[in-house]
Amino acid sequence: MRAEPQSFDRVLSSMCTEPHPAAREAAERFLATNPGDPGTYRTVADLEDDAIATLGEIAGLEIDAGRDGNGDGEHGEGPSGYVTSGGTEANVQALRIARGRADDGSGRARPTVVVPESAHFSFHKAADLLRIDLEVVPTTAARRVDLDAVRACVDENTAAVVGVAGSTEYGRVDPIPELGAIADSVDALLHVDAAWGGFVLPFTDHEWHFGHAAVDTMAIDPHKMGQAAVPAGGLLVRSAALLDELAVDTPYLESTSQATLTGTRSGAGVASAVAAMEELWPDGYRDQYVRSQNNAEWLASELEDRGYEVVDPVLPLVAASLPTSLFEALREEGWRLSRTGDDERVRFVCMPHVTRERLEVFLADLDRLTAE
Ligand code: 0PR
Repeated sequence: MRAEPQSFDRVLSSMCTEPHPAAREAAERFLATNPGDPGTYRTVADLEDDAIATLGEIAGLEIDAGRDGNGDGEHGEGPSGYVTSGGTEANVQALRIARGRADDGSGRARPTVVVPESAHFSFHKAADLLRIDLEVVPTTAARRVDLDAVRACVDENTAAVVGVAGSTEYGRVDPIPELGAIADSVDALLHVDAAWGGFVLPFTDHEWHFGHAAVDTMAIDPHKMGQAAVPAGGLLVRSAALLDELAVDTPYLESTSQATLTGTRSGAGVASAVAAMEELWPDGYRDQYVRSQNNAEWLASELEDRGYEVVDPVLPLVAASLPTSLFEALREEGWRLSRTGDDERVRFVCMPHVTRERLEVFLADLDRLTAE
């Protein structure tokens, strides 16, 4: 096998990026370990505890370790969760927790979960798998969830309300504290999808995490803005009791229960997440956020100067209306670009590998193609 992976030089569409060198090295070292069997692979199991502790710190869980969302009046005992294969698994598992908690065995109507229309398609997979009815609610002109619409559709069947903190298409952050209050009013869980946004939001004024609101579960992925190797997603829960909703007995393993969705898991993902966070949290991530956000604002203004309509980059993600012919010509030049679901806008995800120099090369190509 002599194939080389594609270079990141022209990738503007991806939420993955070049892993930090320390993350790459750790991934290689732990390639053959399985955190799914912590009794056998103890070092990587300990590393997973470190990963969850740091993810908890990033997501405000530590600050708030005394609050407990499961309603039993007991205090939480600090960060709890595990390293998933990605945001999809974290979202599926969060909804599984919510469904398990809502199902009191009385055979009442199917549980519902309220998601904004801006939510990632993984929630549709989760709903299908779990036999949950999704209530998809619209977003406002600011591309954040419409709170009145959420209020209008929650009831005693609502198992969870979902808020997105860094939406896939426009990088928008839903009003998380308000969603928490609505979820509380019907005794539903609040799940926050910060799969992409979780490693930039700590350096902004947005209220998005466990310390800001009654958040019960969260997706936060080291393999996106966290600069870890794939696969390294994150599921965080407010209290260990919520994770117990997922536990199944594992009689023949050295450990006696497992809350993860997959069995054998990548030790490479876990080790690389720890290595990346050790290197970068908090200063390296802050510097990266500043660089990425500046690049996004610079690209937005350059595109605006050329007459294109641009959606303001709240986080480092620019969406701009480029003509289809130009979009296709740029793709022909090797630029990896993708469009929003309605095909109206091209998304530029300003990941760490998207440097100012690479954006300058991109704009030079764009100018050449529009002059032709
Ligand atoms: N939640 C949000 C907010 C996301 O943006 C994504 C991924 C997920 C959950 C799911 O995460 P996993 O893909 O890790 O399971 N959004 C990206 C997207 O759909 C996924 C992606 C990543 C696509 C890299 C392409 C790519 O090259 O755009």
